[in-house]
Amino acid sequence: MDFQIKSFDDYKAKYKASVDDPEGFWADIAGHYKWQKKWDKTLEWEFKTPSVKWFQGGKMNITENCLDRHLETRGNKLALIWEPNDPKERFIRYTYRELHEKVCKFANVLKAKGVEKGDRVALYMPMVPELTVAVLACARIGAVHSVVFAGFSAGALADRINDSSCKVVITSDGSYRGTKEIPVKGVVNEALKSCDSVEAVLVVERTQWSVQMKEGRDFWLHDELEKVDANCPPEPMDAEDMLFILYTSGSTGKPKGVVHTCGGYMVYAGYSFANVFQPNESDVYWCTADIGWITGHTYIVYGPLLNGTTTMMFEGVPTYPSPGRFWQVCDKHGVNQFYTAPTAIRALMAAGEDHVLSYGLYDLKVLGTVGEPINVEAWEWYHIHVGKERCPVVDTWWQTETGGIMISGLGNHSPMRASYAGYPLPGIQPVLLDQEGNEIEENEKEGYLAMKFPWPGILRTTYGDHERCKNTYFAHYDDYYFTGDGAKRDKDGMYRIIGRVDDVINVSGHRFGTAEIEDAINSRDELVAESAVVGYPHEIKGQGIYAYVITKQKPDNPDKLRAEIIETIVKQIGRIAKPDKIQFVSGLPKTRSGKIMRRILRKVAEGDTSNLGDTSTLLDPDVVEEIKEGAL
Ligand code: 7RM
Repeated sequence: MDFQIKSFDDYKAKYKASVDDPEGFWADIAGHYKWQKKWDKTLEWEFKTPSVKWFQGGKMNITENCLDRHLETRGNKLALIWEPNDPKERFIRYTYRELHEKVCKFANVLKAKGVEKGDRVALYMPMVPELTVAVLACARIGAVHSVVFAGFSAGALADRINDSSCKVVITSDGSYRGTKEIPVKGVVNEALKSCDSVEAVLVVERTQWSVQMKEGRDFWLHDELEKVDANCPPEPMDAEDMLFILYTSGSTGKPKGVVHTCGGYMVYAGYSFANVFQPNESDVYWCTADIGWITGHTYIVYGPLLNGTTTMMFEGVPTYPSPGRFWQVCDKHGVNQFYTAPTAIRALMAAGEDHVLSYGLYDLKVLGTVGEPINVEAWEWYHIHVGKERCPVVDTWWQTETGGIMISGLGNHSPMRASYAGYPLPGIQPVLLDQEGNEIEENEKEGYLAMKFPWPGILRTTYGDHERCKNTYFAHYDDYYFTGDGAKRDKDGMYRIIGRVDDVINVSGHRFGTAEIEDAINSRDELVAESAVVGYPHEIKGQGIYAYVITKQKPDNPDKLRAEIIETIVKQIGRIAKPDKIQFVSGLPKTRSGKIMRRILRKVAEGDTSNLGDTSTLLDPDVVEEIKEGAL
């Protein structure tokens, strides 16, 4: 871990070096990993097409770096701690040697089912240890994993399986989350009715419920594991071979498969983890995200294991059996670095201080947040009550597309300021752009956040549709990667992320395109004529979802229609995309060219109708009055 930054001066020196000679900087960092063959060329890039290639000619396998590399020095050290939903159930711990063996065996099961290098495998699983093992087993043999968050509906799962023609699905019989029991295999069965590419389904036993297994297609993992041995050499991968696909929502209808590659992602995941969280050899690190999101990929699985850190995964929810659960688990396992989302902090804050004050939290050294802007009040509560004012809070800004943390504090080695993500990691070159795409050089200014130079963790494409990758990230401004976020830089050059500037809503750190939700609502076309969805400030979730719906006839029973619309969304996307408010309207504020004026809808949803701007140029100005009167 000698690429760890050790002071703010060290940071400044490394930052400068990374801008003066980016290739030299990254080659040096990449040299800390095990390469079966060294790369020939560090970087080749242009942002027009785009085409970005890191460490070309290099051969490696990320699991050899996560597991085999540690066996000699850390074989008996804990790699993974799993904490179950129910605190009375026994936790599970694997050493690096045990995890290595489990990954090899699982990988051999995949091979036995005909999975080969390059094949896509969908993972639709609860937070059980087998999920981590399955991710690594795919990587071991060069199969491309596509983890789909197990809160998504059958329809959403089927779309994702079909988009990348997955050959195998890995799932579980069911799952426990708080007081809920979720029929995971039932959802998979429903999804697979419309997925022709799937040849085999591997089912992890978690709940021991009786589930429907299709003869010849579905297999219990424990049966298959009995048939294989533990010898599975890591598949040699080209640095630019695909490692995984992760679907994420954008401003257009259907989610896109963000593609990350083996070499660059590995280098960036390991480097960013070591610097942001500053783990020591004996530390226990806990990230509360789900592996179904990028945070879980990079900072539960790959980043910690690349550094030989003990990583914890948690099956449950923050409030079960009480809002003290996170803190109880921290004390139980002696957690040193704790990483969670602002929405969880706000929910626990609302439940009162007593819960957190009941625990010592003596081992905590670094606290992290991710997923959305954190408000000052939540930041302070976290810093004071959880960190006891001794722990730095690292507010980590990044995206599915960036692979790892981009702007953030680095343990206690950089200055922090509530609600500011802070400075870019060495190797990252952010800029603020104005409307015309000119760089804003001064501080104390706001602009569009973009990147002017590639880093190893940048997405390479969107699966099956490179044009979409170009249009979404590289076409707004020539020669920049556009993040979709607005940001402000303070007088000292620290960045504060303001939020999305596109039609993406961030609900509890989960991204939804407004179009995605509108499509689901509009699919009830026997009742619904049109809809428009906007985000509005929500105390706990950051943003809530507000839907304006034009019905074909005035609904006799609006509550019933609301329930039907919600049911449709839950079915097509999942529970997490449920609107908080649905307002029935007779029309939407549109410009003469037919564009919905979302700005007006956002204002009404925020409850601020004082200054809606000039509405006289609208197609039908009267509709604004109606919307204002009926606001929820
Ligand atoms: C890691 C992750 C990405 C979007 C991003 C932002 C928002 C994430 C922060 C943040 C303010 C932060 N990936 N975002 N982190 N906003 N401060 N520290 O969340 O692809 O799911 O979302 O999330 O808008 O563009 S993501």
